[in-house]
Amino acid sequence: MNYKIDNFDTNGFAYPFKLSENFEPEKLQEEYYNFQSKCKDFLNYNVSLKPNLLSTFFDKLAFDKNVISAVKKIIGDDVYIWSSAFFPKEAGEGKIVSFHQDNPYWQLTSNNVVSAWIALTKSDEESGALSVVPGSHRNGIIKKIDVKNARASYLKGEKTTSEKDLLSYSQNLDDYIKVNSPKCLELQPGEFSIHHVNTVHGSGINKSLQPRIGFAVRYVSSDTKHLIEKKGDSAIHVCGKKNSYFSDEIRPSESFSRKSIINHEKAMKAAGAFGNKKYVFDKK
Ligand SMILES: O=C(O)CCC(=O)C(=O)O
Repeated sequence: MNYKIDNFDTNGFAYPFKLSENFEPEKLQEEYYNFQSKCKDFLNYNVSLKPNLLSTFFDKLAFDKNVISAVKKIIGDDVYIWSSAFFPKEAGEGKIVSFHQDNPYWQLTSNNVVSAWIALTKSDEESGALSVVPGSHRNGIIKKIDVKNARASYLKGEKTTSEKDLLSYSQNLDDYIKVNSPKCLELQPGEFSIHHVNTVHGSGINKSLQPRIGFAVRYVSSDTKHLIEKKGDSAIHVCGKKNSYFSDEIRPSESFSRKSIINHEKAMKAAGAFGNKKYVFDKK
């Protein structure tokens, strides 16, 4: 890693950064609800994973020049987008994201992997902002998760966590969190933070009266592979060297076009589609 950014090397996270485009405060949230309403019309299910393959708006955010520039300063010039996800927490819903590191779930061969968490709404202490444990990325994998193989469990549609948890499996880091205090990364809509694949992170209940929604994009260096998927994986090439292990996911030229729907369906079978299968595929 290059780590040439705001103490990322020491902390395992950096924030706040601004998207290159100035959006009206409500615009990003509107785009999210508009996207989900189109999902109902075109697909008849909610989408939380890889929405940027269906929507030119979220594609544009994933390729925002300020995001890419910050990512390149950390993981270098050879970059793919491996996955992305919405993390919505409506007011009064009681949803949480239990504390975890990403790599036990993602099973990637390199640590040259970061997430940009883009705030689509205000995200603060009250609304259950993303919180991170400073320096925890230096501890390696702290604990195993409660399923043997996250990818296999995902394919079977297993979920071991409570209904309120946006994650499907637990790393049981409650004791770790008691002695290693998380820092709350408060963001305004249109701002973003970046965290390392091994940074312990999670978030609490949204106690505000407004939704708290994040769009997290996963960037990997080109030499990254999946540990289990030997046949290959798919990802979007961003810049620099390519990796023959990844087949190219196609960026949408029109939102919800037939081509983008087929491309998204195909990408959902790849290793970068993971998580709570029920949440992703539930018919509405
Ligand atoms: O949105 C959150 O609260 C958690 C996000 C998260 O776990 C991630 O981006 O990896």
